Amino acid sequence: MNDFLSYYRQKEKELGTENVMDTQCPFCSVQCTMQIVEQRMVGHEKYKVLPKYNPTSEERVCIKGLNAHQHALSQERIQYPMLKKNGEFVRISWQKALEYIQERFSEIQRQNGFDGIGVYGGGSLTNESAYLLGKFARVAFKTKHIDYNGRFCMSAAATAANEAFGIDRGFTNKLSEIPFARCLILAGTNIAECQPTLMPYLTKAKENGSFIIVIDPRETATTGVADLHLKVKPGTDAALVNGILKVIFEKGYLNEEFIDEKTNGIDELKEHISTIKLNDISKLTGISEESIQLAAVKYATSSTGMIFTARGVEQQTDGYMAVRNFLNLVLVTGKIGKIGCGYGAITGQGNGQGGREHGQKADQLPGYRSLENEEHRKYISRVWGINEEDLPRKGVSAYEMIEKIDAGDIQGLFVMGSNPVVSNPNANYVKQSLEKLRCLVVVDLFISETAKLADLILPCSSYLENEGTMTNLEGRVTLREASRKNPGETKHDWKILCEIAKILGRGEFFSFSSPEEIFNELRVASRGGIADYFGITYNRLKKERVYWPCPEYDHPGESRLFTKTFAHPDGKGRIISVNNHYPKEQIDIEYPLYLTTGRIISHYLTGEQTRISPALNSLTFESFLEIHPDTAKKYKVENHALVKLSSKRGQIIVRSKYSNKIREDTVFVPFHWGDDQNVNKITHEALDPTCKMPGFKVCAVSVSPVIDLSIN
Ligand SMILES: Nc1nc2c(c(=O)[nH]1)N[C@H]1C(S)=C(S)[C@@H](COP(=O)(O)OP(=O)(O)OC[C@H]3O[C@@H](n4cnc5c(=O)[nH]c(N)nc54)[C@H](O)[C@@H]3O)O[C@H]1N2
Ligand SMILES: Nc1nc2c(c(=O)[nH]1)N[C@H]1C(S)=C(S)[C@@H](COP(=O)(O)OP(=O)(O)OC[C@H]3O[C@@H](n4cnc5c(=O)[nH]c(N)nc54)[C@H](O)[C@@H]3O)O[C@H]1N2
Ligand code: SF4
Ligand SMILES: [Mo]
Repeated sequence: MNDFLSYYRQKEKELGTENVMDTQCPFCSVQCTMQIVEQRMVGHEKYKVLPKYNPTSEERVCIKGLNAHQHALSQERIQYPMLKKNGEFVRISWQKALEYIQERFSEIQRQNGFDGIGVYGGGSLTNESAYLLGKFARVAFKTKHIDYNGRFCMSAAATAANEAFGIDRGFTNKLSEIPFARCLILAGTNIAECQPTLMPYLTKAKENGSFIIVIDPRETATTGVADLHLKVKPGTDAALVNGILKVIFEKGYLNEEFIDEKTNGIDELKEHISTIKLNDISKLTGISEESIQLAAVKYATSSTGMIFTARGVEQQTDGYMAVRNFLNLVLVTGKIGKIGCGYGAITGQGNGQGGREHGQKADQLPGYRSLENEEHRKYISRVWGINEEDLPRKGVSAYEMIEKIDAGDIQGLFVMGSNPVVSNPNANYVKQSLEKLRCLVVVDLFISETAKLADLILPCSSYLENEGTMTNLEGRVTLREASRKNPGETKHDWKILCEIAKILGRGEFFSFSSPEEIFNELRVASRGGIADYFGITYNRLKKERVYWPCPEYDHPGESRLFTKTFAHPDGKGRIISVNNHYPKEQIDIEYPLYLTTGRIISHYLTGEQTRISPALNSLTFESFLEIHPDTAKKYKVENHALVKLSSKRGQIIVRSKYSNKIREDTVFVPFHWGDDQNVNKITHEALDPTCKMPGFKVCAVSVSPVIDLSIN
């Protein structure tokens, strides 16, 4: 018997094959590289993931990267186009799917005009697909309505950097300069959970003696490296920075020479800061005057320093202004353009940087050009071969598109690479709006919460199968090569766009046969723009990760920005005064707690991909409410009990998790789950007036036990 067994085992081994896939993680903006070794035995496969060196994450991969293949290889992937018939999805052919889109969308446009269709993109798409989606909306559908999920992610920081510096590239320096900063301010960023493979840069800085200040209402894995943790009241970062500026002005720590030579607007700021009282700021933010002073002195007097912001500061109804105030700090101390001195908006999605440069934003054309700039319109119309009059003007932001759907102005929606029902604020309203659509088409890997509402789902290829470039958080362009054949009838996003364009009669503008061909058009379209990719080619990317701007073939790409001047026409950085801000929704007797939302290490965004991975899902399989034990007792909430969390917009049910690490007036819920645990059912719909970022990070809520255990 044993002889038989070993014979067959041996046979199995001989038949087993090994397949090596070199790839890049599909999740966050670091874009770690790895090798997936697939060992195929008869009847089953085994996977080993080995980190591969790259200059950003060096040889590190986090737990999400180690398990990303699990969703890509999962049986839950959709493999065929599916049409909803009598409430059920049925498999149809690609030809039928394309004809369906042509018929339904043309009918809507005949009745409601070109702008009756909306396009909704995402920051997971490759540069090639993001570029093509922008062109597709304007040239194939001829609609002005296109925006993308990055509106909820990068819009505040991007708008602030554009206004203050003249360029929005997430990091102004390369990551490897972090250890040279003598002081680091990390504001509303949880790098340890969200970009874990970057942590060694912080620990190296600390070993070098850097003073690290973290601003966050919670103690997190990131606050663990802090020398000073400012446990700020949610939504009050702009005020906190006014306090820091007050100390800097009073103590005379301004870099006068830098301010005179390189900035505008200091007088206005000086006047504004003279009206600020430190004890008011202390009351408003919940941070002691001593701590504000310490932060100011440490940052201003350190020879070098860097400031990083992320969504904690930015996803606010004053996100744009809050970031502007941090940039004021950079500018008045002159800590930019030198080694160990700079600013970084820690970009979120894998292609969060590239995805915001090439035209899937409502007001944008490729190369970070503007739809409302006549020169830019002329240039891009020439590259695309269309008449400038046919190029639509700017549209509205992502959430405003949902409002337009509700109002009946948009009746058909094409979603590629996003799950808006879970990621938009005020999700009950979003779902109701999407249900009003006459036609919803969703391109995805899975039947997401949004895809469930669709009339037609189109199956796309995953990161393992789709070749393309991504631009990481440093502004470095990377090439991810395909390492697997498309499963079933899945198609690449770019291919889907080309085929739809063809059936709409616009095929001549979309006759691409490879991502490289699209990239070559993108290079020309971006040429001379702010985000200039002209000098970057696939051949180059096979050997190196290249920083933009890179205007010529032999240009090395710029790793450090603003070494001499800023990018505004006068070369100067812009300082402005920023008012203390109050979040749109304040707590009251009925809703007495601040809710803030965010992420945990094992899940990614709406959880659509990570909830499918057994390894990741088993780590945290349901949502939770982080609550201070004293607060919990006040509301009769036991530890690990199901809790009802309500706001004026709705309610959800999550499990409580006591934590001494959070402010007593604040609770935290991650946003990686849908349906009854979708925290966006209760978040507020108010948008930042400048960049249209929703205030995901503050709303007023109440908590109560689902089952009142005190009765027994
Ligand atoms: N594991 C994991 N990693 C990810 C992602 C993921 O979903 N999961 N998503 C990726 C994406 S797209 C993004 S955008 C990034 C996001 O990366 P981060 O912005 O770092 O993540 P968040 O958890 O949303 O928020 C960061 C911190 O802001 C704090 N915060 C809340 N309110 C305030 C406030 O008013 N002021 C301040 N100063 N802080 C506040 C929260 O407590 C939280 O610890 O992560 C990327 N990486
Ligand atoms: N309350 C709260 N809400 C938030 C945030 C928060 O902090 N708090 N953060 C916001 C932020 S920063 C972000 S970035 C958004 C993210 O919001 P979403 O974009 O809605 O989140 P994802 O889960 O990335 O959704 C992407 C969808 O695209 C699919 N997909 C993945 N790769 C591809 C691909 O290559 N092609 C195609 N066609 N589809 C693909 C996935 O399966 C998934 O269904 O959420 C925002 N919403
Ligand atoms: S999630 Fe981010 S840090 Fe983790 S492996 Fe992927 S790219 Fe790297
Ligand atoms: Mo994001």
